[in-house]
Amino acid sequence: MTDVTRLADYAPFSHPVREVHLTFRLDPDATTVIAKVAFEGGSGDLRLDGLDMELVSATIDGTPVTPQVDATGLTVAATDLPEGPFTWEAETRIAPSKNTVLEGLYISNGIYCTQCEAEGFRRITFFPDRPDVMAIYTVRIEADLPVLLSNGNLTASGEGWAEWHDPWPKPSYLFALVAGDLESLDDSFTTRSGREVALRIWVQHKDLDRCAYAMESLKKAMAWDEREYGREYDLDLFQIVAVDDFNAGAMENKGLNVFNTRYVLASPETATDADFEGIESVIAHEYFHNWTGNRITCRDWFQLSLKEGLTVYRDQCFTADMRSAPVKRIGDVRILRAAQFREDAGPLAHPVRPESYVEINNFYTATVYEKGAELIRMLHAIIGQEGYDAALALYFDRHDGQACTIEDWLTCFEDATGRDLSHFLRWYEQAGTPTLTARHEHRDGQMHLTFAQSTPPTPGQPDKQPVPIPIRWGLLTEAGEVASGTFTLTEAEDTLSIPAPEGAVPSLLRDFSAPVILKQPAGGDAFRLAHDTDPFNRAEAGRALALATLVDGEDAEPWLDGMVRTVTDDTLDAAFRAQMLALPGEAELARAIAASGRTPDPDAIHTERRALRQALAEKLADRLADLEEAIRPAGPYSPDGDAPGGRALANALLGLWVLNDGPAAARAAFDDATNLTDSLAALGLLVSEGAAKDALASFHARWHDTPLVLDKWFGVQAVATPPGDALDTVRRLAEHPDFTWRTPNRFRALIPAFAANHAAFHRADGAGYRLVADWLMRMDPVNPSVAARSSAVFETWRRYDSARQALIEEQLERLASRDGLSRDMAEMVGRMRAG
Ligand code: B3K
Ligand code: ZN
Repeated sequence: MTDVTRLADYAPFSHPVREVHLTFRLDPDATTVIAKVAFEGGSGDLRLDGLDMELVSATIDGTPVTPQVDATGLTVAATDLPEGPFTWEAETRIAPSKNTVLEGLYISNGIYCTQCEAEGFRRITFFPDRPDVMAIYTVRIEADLPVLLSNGNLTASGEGWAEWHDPWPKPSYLFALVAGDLESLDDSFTTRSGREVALRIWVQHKDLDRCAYAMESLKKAMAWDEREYGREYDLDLFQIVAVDDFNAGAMENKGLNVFNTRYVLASPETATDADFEGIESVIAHEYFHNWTGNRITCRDWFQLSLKEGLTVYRDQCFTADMRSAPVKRIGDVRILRAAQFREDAGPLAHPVRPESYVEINNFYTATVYEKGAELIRMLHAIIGQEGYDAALALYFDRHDGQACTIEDWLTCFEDATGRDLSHFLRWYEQAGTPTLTARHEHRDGQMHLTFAQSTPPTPGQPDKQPVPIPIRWGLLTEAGEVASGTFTLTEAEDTLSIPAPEGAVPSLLRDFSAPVILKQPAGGDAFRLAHDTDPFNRAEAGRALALATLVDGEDAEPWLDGMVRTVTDDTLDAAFRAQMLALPGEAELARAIAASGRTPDPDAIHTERRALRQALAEKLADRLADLEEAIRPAGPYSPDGDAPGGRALANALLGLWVLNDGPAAARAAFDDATNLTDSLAALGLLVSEGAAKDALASFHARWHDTPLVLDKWFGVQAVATPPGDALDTVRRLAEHPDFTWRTPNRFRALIPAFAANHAAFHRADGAGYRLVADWLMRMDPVNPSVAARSSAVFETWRRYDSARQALIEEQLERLASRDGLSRDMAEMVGRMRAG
C-alpha cells in the first residue's frame, strides 16, 4: 500500500511555529484565507501540508515566493528561506459549499463550520498540520453574518467582522471557526478559584428550547473535573455549537467545541433516555479534553489513545458518578465486547498504539478509544487510588503545554509510584484480546487460584508476550463474601493461594478488571447470579448462563430461573434488572460461536435467541402485564434518577409480553407514550412483529421535520425489521425523499444500521452484502471517512461459512477494484481482504 506513515519514522518538524494569524473572508464558493505564520527558523526545506486549495499568493518576510505545489502540499526550498525566524504569508481560496468530506471548512444547513482533527486544517491553509506543532492563534472573520466565532476570547468586533485570540498554544487540529445565523443559550460557571466563565451553546433558532440538558451536563462536568482531577477551566468563555452534518459525535476545539446535534439537542419528546445519557457523557468527554488532549496533546497520531483512552476513561467515571456505577460498567463492557473484541478478533485488529497507517481517520476505533480506556482503568487498579492521583498530578504538572507520547504517560506512573511498569507498554503495543484461563482447587484450607494467559496472533503480530492483568477477585459462600482482593498476573501462568473454607466459590475479574476473555470451569454461575456481592459479576453470571444455552446448547432452565428471580427481585434497581434481561446481541453470539470453533448460522442464531426470550415470556406469562405496569414510572418525565431504569425494565417486559400475546400491547403503549423513550421502544416492538405500518406512518407525520427523530424512524426499521423483510424495507427507505444520505447521521441510521440487523445483512443469497457495498461505493467519493468507517461492517467476514465468505469477498473485490477509490476505503478494504 502507498503512503504509509510509520511511528518509527517520527521526527520533529523542521521549523517550529510561534504564532498564527488567520483572516477569513467567508464566501460559500470562494472563501479567502490569509494565513500569516511566524516560524522560529530551522533547517532544510519548508514542507507545508495542503489539500484541495488554490494558492493565490505567498510571501516570506514580505517577498513573493513561488513554492513547489503538489497534490498534498507545498515545498519552499531551503535556499529560499532566510536564516533564523521568518514570517510566511499565504492567501488561499477554498469552496466550503463544495466541501462534502466535512473536514476543513464546510457548510452545514447554512452554517459555516470546521472540523480539523485529524488532518482537516490542511484543507484551510498550507501548514505543518501535525499535533506537535503548537502555536498561538489570532483569527479575524469577515462575513455578513450575525454570529462569527473562533477559539479563545473575543477581542474586537464590528458590523460584519470579529477578531478572536486564543492565548493557549495549540495544534492546528484544535482550530475552529463557526459563522452563521445562530442563537445561544447562555449561562455561567464560577471555577473554584473564582474565575467567572461565560457558557454559550449555539444552535439554530428553532432548537433553542432543546439545549438545557446539554448546559446542565456541561456545568456538572466542569465541577466534576475540578473535584476529581483538580482541573479548572482556563478561559473566560466556553462555547459549544451544534451542527447537523458532522462525521463524528463532537470535537473538542479549544474553547469552541463543535457538536453533532445529536449530542446537544434533547427534550422528552425528541430524545430517548439513552440520548440524554449520551449528551451528558459526550458533553463531559469533550470538556474533559481541555486538559487531556488540549493542554496536553499528542506528539503524533499514533499516540491518539493518550488523549482518547484517558478521556473516555474519565467520561466513564463521570457517568458512573452521576448515575449507577454498576449499570454503567455493564453497559460499557457490552459495548467493549460488541465493538472492540469484535475488532480485535478480525482483520482490522490493531494495537491501541498502532505502528503504521495510511489514513489516520481509519484509526478512531473502539481499540484506540474503548480498549484505551480499559488500559487506564487497569493502571488505576494496579497502582490504587493514591498512586493514580499522584501519577495524574505529575502528568499535568510535568507535561502541561506539551505534545506527548504513551511513554511520557507511563513514565509519570513509574516516577510517581516507584514501580516498574515497563511491561505495561505491551498493552499498547500488542493487538488481540488475551484469554485468561482460570482454575481453582481447594487444598489444605486454602483456595489455590491458577491463572494462565495467552493472546492470539493478529495481523502482523504472530507472537505475543504476557501482559500484566489485574484480576479483582472474591470468594463467596452461602453466608456471603469471605475474602476479596486484586491480584496482578504478570507471567504466562501463576497461582494465588488464599485461606478459605471448603466449597467457597470464586468470583473472578470483578467489575471486569481487565479487557480479557475469561475462561473458567463450568458451574458456579447460578450461585454467582444469586449471591455475588459484585454486581458486575452477578450480571456476568447471567450472561454466562445465556451463552451456555445459546452457544453451547445447554439446558435453558438455569438462565430462565435466574431471570425470573431477577426480574421479580425489587431489591435490585430497575436499570440493573433491565441490563440483566438483555441477551447478548446476535453478532455477539456469532462471535462466541466462532470462538468456540464452530461456524455461526445467522438464521439459527436469530431464531434461537428469539425462542429463548419467548421461553422466558412464557415463564412469566400472566405476571408480565402487572409487572410492567408496576415498574413503569409515573408522573412527569425525568431523564435522571431512577426513571430511565424503570422505563428500560418496563419496555423490556413489554417486549416479552408482546412475544406472548401479540403486538396489541405495544400498539397501546405507542399510543399512550408521552416521551420518545417509550414511543420508540413500542415502535421497535411493532416493527419486529411486522405490525408497524400505521405507527410508522403517524411517527413520520409527526417527526418528518425533526432530523434527529427522523433518523430514529429510519434506524428502527433498519435494525428491527424481521430478517426476511428487512432488505426490501431498506431498499424502499433508501428511495425515500427523506433519505438525505449525505448527512452522516442519516446514512448511518439506515446503512450501517441495516448491517447490525445480523440475520438480514447475512442473508444467504448475499443481497444484504451487495446493498451495503453499493452504498459504500456511493458514499466513498462524497465522504470517504464515513464510507470507510462504515465498511467495517464486513470485518467479521471470515467467521461465516464458505458460501457467505465468498459472497462477501466478492463485494470486497468490487470495492477494491473501483476506480478512484479513496485512500481511506482502499486501506480498509485492503486490510480486510489481507487479514
Ligand atoms: N477528537 C474527536 C474525534 C475526531 C474524529 C476525527 N476523525 C472527538 C473526540 O473523540 O472527542
Ligand atoms: Zn475524545
